[in-house]
Amino acid sequence: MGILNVTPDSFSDGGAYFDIAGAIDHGLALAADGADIVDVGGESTRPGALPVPTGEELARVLPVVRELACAGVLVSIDTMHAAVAQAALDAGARMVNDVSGGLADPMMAPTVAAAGVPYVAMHWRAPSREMNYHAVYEDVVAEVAAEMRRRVDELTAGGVDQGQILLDPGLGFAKQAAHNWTLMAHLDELRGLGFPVLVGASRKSFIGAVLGDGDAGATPPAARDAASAAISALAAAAGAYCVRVHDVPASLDAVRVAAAWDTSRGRVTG
Ligand code: PMM
Repeated sequence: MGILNVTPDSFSDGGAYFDIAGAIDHGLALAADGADIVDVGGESTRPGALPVPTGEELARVLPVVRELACAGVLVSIDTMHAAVAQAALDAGARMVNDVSGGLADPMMAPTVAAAGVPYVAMHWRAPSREMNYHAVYEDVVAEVAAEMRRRVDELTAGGVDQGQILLDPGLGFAKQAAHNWTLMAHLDELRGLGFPVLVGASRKSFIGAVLGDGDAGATPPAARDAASAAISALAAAAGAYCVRVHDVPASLDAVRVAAAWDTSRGRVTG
């Protein structure tokens, strides 16, 4: 899944694709580079980010979704708002990626249920402006899995079919660096819930921390692409269904390596 942020302020590529023509070109490039899905978002979720009015979010994403869908790209809409999801689906999107897993908007479950499209439910505890206060866990893997299980129960009670749901541990969302690494290292427990798992680690600051750039983020997020691809390989080898990334060619190679690794692991030699 290639990331296309049509925002002025995303942490990882803030402003780079904020104009519509540039965003469309970048979406087409992500697909040409080998992304199976292009994830279009119009509201930054960086820590501390403030909400964007719905009209503004629609104005950012709809022309981009429409053009990419017309060009045959499988578009996912990255939004917490049911009205934006619905408008994007009407414009040709075929998947909904909701970082709040349905918690931010009670209309999301019925909207996704009626559309029947794949739905990424991410682990989320609070809006971005306050999420860091919620990064407190005794057992992050058990708590995230339990909270995801509750999300699945509520979504399916709201009409969403089990077969529509993908789960995402929500790296960087109400998580400290150590929480992210622990979740990554125990992806099997999230997979144990029985749904395809999506991992969104690309360029996040917990990667910068192991690359030695400290809390101040001395290296730019794009300098984390090689490490992000390493995580793609590890995630794929651990059975992730999808990785959400900025640098598609590197992660495509990484998941190919993981597939070869996985195939060879089952092989009897000699
Ligand atoms: N991370 C961001 C935005 N949307 N969606 C999913 N499913 N998982 C994520 O981890 C995720 C997301 C953070 O911002 P970015 O678009 O700049 O990477």
